[in-house]
Parts: sequence; C-alpha cells; structure tokens
Amino acid sequence: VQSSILGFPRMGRLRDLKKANEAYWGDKLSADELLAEGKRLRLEHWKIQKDAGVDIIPSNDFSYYDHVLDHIQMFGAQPERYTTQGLSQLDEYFAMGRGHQKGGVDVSALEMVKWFDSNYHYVKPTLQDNQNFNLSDDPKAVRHFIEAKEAGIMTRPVILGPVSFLQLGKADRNQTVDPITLLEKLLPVYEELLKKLKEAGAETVQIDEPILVFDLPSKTRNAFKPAYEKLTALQGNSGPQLMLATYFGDIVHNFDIFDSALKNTYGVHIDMVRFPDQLGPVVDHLGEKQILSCGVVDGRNIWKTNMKKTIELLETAIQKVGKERVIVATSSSLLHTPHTLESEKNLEDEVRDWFAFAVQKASEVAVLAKAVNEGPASVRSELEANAKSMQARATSKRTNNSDVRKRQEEVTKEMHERKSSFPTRYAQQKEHLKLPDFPTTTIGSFPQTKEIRQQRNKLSKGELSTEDYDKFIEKEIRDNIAIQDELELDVYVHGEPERNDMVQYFGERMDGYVFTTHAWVQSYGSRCVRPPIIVGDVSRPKPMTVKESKYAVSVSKKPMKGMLTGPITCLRWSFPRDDVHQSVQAQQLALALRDEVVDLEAAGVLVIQVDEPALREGLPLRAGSEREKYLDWAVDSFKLSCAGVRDETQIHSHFCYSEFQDFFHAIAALDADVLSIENSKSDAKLLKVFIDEDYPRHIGPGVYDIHSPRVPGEQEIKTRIDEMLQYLKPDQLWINPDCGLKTRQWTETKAALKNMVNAAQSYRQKA
Ligand code: THG
Ligand code: ZN
Repeated sequence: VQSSILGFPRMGRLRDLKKANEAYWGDKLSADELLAEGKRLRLEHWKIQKDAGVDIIPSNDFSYYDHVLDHIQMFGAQPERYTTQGLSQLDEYFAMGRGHQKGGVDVSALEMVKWFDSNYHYVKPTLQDNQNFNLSDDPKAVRHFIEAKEAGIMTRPVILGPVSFLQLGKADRNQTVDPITLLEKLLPVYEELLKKLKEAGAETVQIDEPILVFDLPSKTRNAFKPAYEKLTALQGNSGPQLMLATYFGDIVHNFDIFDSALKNTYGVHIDMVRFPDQLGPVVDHLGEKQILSCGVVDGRNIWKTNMKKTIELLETAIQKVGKERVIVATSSSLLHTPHTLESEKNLEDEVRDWFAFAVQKASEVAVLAKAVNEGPASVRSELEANAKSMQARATSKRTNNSDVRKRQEEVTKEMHERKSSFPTRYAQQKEHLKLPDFPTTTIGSFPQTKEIRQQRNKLSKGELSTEDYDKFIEKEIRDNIAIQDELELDVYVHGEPERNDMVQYFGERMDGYVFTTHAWVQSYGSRCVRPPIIVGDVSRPKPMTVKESKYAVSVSKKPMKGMLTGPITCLRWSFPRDDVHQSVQAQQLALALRDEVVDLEAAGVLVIQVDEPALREGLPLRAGSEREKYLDWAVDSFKLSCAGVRDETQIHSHFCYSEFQDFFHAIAALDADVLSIENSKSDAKLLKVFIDEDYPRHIGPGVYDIHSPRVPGEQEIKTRIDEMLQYLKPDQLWINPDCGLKTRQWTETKAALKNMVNAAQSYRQKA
C-alpha cells in the first residue's frame, strides 16, 4: 500500500506566493525573481511531502494563479485578444487571470467561477468556434516534473483530464461552440503531453476528471469512451499509467461511463471522506488489475483523521482487492487546507491537538500506509496519540454547550415566520422609512482604504489602543455618512470600516469558534481567506455589530442599514465541525444572528441586511432529494435568523451571482422584503422569472458592475433600469450597485454612485 497526495497548497507558509505575485504585478519584483520564488516554493513543498514519508508526491499541482488557467496556456487555448498584445508569456498568463491595463494594453480577465462546491475559483476555458489546440513548447507539466526529478524527487504529475477541461469551459462571447464537440481536436494534445511526460521519466500521471461526480449531459457522457480509449492505449507503451482521479462526490451514478470507458486506466481515485459508501460498489466495477486510490484524509477540512476508523475502512478495501492494489490518499488536493499548524502560536493546546493542516496531513497518509503495511505496532505511538486526541475531542466541554442545545430543542415553526405577510409589513415599512420610489442604496461595504488596513494592523500589533482605534472607526463612519448625504442616497450603510472578512469578523465574535493567525487558503489568484474554525456549539456572547451600527444611526438623518452575514455563509466559509450535521451548526448560527438582528432593531436600525452569498454554492452537486433537503434547512436557518423583528423592520438580503433561475423557489422562500442581486453583467431577461413566478416583494438587481474601476454613465444606468422595468414593476425596484464596494477606490465609487442616484431621481420625476 502506497501513500499519496493529490495536490499541495501553493501559497507557502507565509503566503509567500501571494506576496511575490503582488510584488511582480506592482513592478517591485522582476519576472525572474517571481519564477525563482515559485521554484523555491515547489521544492520546499516536495521536500515536506518526501520528509513526511509520502510515496506518491504530485507535481504540476503548483500554479502561479490557477491550475485550469495553466492548462489553457499549455494547450494554446488563449483567446486571440491575449496573444496579440505583445505580452510576455507570463504577462499573457496573468492577463487572462486578472486582466491587464498597462502600457497601452487593455484586456479584461477571463471569467472566473467556483471550483465545484469549494471556495476556490478557477479560470474558465473560453473557447472559439474555430478553436485549435497546440501543446506549448516546454509544457509546464513536463518542466515541473523534470525540475523535481533533478532535485531527486520522483513525482506523479497531475493534469486535468480532457473531458473535464472542456466541460468546465464555455464558448467565448459571440461564439456558439459547444466545448465538448472540440474533444477530437484536443485529444492529440493530451497524447503528445502524456508521451512527453513518459519520455521525461514519469511512470504514472494523475488525470483528474472531477466532473464524474456530476450528472452529465449525454454528449459529455459519451465523450469519455473515445477519450480514454486513446489515452489508455498509450499506457505501458509510449505513455504513462493513468490514475484517474475523482473527488467531492461519488461516481456511483456514472458507473455506465466507468464500465464502458474507464476500466482500463491503471487506477481510479475516489473520495471516501464524503462518500465512504461508494467503496463497495466501486470495487464491484473495478477492472481486474485496476488500482484503487482511497481518498481517506480530508482535503477540504482541518480535522485530524480518525486513524482507527480509517484503518478499518482501508482494511475493508484491502480485503476486497488486495494490498498491492490499494493506495492511501488525501480525498482531494490539499489546496483547500491551510499550509501548516506549526505557524499557529496562539491556539490553545486543547484544540490544536484536534487539527491537521496540509503538512500534518502529509504525515497522516504516510502513517496510515505504514499501519496497514507493517501492522499497527509499527506506528503504535502515532496511533495511541491519535486515539487520545479523538477521545479528548469527543468528550471535550468545548464541543457541547447545553444552553445552545436546549435552545435548539425549543425552536418552533412559528419562529421562522415574520409576524405578517409582505403587504402588511410593507405598508408599515413605507410609513416608517419614508422612502421615495426607486429607493437607492449600496450593498454594505465602502472602499477599504490603505489607512483602514494600517490602523487595523496597528491595533492587532498593539501599536494602537482600542480607544484610539474605535475613535478612528467612528470618524470613518462619519465620513462615510457625509459622503452619502452629499450623494443623496436613500438608505445608508455605515461602510464596514471595522470589518476584515465578512465571515472571519463574525467568527471572531462568537463562542464555539476558534481562529487562526496564518491558516490562509487560496480563494482565487493571489487572494486568500482565513476561515474561522467551528469547534463547538456556536453562540453569541454579546452583540457583534450593534456598537458601530448604533453609532451610525445616531449621526445619520436617513435610515441606516445594519449589515450581517447569514448563517449559511458563516457556515460554508468557515471550517465546519465534522462531528455534527451541518444543519445543526446552521441553526446555531441562525439563533446567534437572530439575537443580533433583534438587538439591532432595538438600537434603532430599521433596515437589516442579512447576506447569503454562499447559499447557492452549498447546493449538493447533483440534483435530487439531497438538494431539496439542503434547501429546506438552509432556507429555514435564514428565516430563523431574520424573523424575530417587527413588521416595520425591513429585511434585505444580497446574492453575489446571477444564476438564480434554477434556484428561484429557494430565494423566494427566504421571504426577504428586499433582495439585491448581482446581475449587472447578465441579460435583464433573466429577471423574467420574477414576473413568471409572480414574485411579490422588492428587488434591486445591480445597475452597474463594481468589479471594475470603470465609471458607468448616467445614461447607461438609465438604459439598464429601462431594461429592468420590462420585467419588474416600478414600485418593486430598488436602485443599487451589484455588490459591495470594498475592493474599489473612492474616486470611482463616488462618481459611479452620483450617476446612479441621478438616474434614479430622474425616474421619480417621471412618475
Ligand atoms: N470572504 C470569504 N470567502 C469568499 C469571499 C469573501 N469567497 C468568495 C469570494 N468572497 C471570494 N473573494 C475574495 C475577495 C477578496 C479576498 C478574498 C476572497 C481578499 N483577501 C485578502 C487578500 O488575500 O489579500 C485578505 C483579506 C484580509 O486581510 O483579511 O481580498 O469575501 N470568506
Ligand atoms: Zn455581492
């Protein structure tokens, strides 16, 4: 039994790659220096895994920006607008990832989307009707394999499989190609790449086809057979053995594809953390000699592996297929976990003992392999320590809070419902808030200036007293309000100068959570998040946002909107517990937020926005009953968090995506008085669903895109509003940007909001 890792985090211990990338983009580091830093990180990460005793170490998992983007460049699939700018290879690469506005070049980035149900985002392959593919000279996968080999480390290169590469892509704008129809053109590139890898000395290649966990359209299903007939034919001849990897789901519903197309790969990897039950059925379908890579160490969370249980699971696999055919692996790439626990100096020993980050997980796979190869006695001390740790966590006082549990038992159906239905509520809100028609507002955050970040840094280093920091925040809030006065917005926000990340901020203020200092996880490109960790029953020891909102109300003459992150987003962007169902954790978060909502109301905050941008990504990857179950508890927890207020208090919610059609009934079920949605880049036609479904409440579809510094003109915004009015009733429509303004600069923010307010006001005169 060999041990294996599917991918390692790229950022480095101290987010070294983020820093190098951003220095390069800011002209503070040369291309050679950036490449050297990448090389240093790769080597360090390979060594960590080797020293941990991992048998199968990945290469080509490293990426400067995103691994799907790497494939786009490796296959010559860059849209022409990037290749004709005279940019270096490296700059062309970053131009696709993040746009390039410099030296007379002005190209925007390729679309970036969520990687399955994770908080990682990949760059979408964007394909042409006449698309051709060519393997780049010196392809990265080969180069990195050789680099490792020269450092004395034999690796297993990771590549994204051809069917997933195409299925995860899309036609470029103004193009109509169905990506999967390009398979025949793409396959020769894969054959060439595999041959080159073999020539370089790679015996086995990990080829990821994660889309096998989805329900797939028939064209895509049918693509596997021709693809893998070609690629497996190379095995043992001019090409390497193929370890076909799947993760984040089970492949049981795709066994017909497996049987007809995938039985001849050297091996298959399955996610046994999420779907341990697929082991039996998968074994029944394995080819006679096919290797089974068992993903038993969680690549998506930070909990130590339960060795005893996992060894039992591995023994079951060994009994079924024999020792020679089993590999112990991480469930997915470790990309989704932080680098190392060793950087955490402030964690209490009790909880530290429960965690394993990427470096620690590398040791775990090695220990597991040794345990099943040489018997438990060979790793006795590790197993004993692990058992002790599991026992300590299971019985820790930290994990159980009887008050929280008691309160959960007392939750009733009525607690999820507002006191009156929308028309009654709205009549009262209208009277209290005195809003004009076409009310204007923003989504919550205002630019996080350099000064704000500096002051927060000083506070955390102890260079600034809490009092002085609070004074600074109050001044920022006053400034934000003065700007909104001048802009003549209708519903104000305080601007969130006191907040870091919208989830981290709340995690740091709730019991049942612990937080880290260095546990960063890549979200996209150089951007990282530091998810707080839910270790026990969650509750709110005291108000979390009331002080700032109350202050804002006291210095504002218009309605002030309080801003909260909803229970599902708090859950999904944290590391959740694995010992309690997520619906239980969501309900605990909902109860904590419910108290916050009620306290805000009592403090005179009469508009409260509860954001749930992660509601959609929590959807189980396959349609069906699991999805409906998820939506039931997810919608319930949102409603529970909001429904404690009086009728005249207006509840808003915001969604950061435009695809709400397939999911509309869930959004409607939230019963929020006002919804703002990010659809400024999409066709206004998408709003038709609101008429079709007779949606009664209010909606603010973003009137302009905040993701670029471009200032939209007043006329452009009016045109957008006209389009919306084809689908929404005038008294239903709110006017707002499409997302928070945290990442923008003030100059463009003010200019854009001015045009937005002018546009809204012109409709009032018409009315
Ligand atoms: N918070 C969390 N998850 C998220 C988002 C978020 N997932 C989806 C989406 N938003 C991802 N977007 C971002 C945008 C910006 C940053 C991270 C993810 C970001 N991070 C800072 C950085 O890397 O420099 C770190 C911020 C900090 O210092 O706290 O800017 O908003 N949880
Ligand atoms: Zn948003």
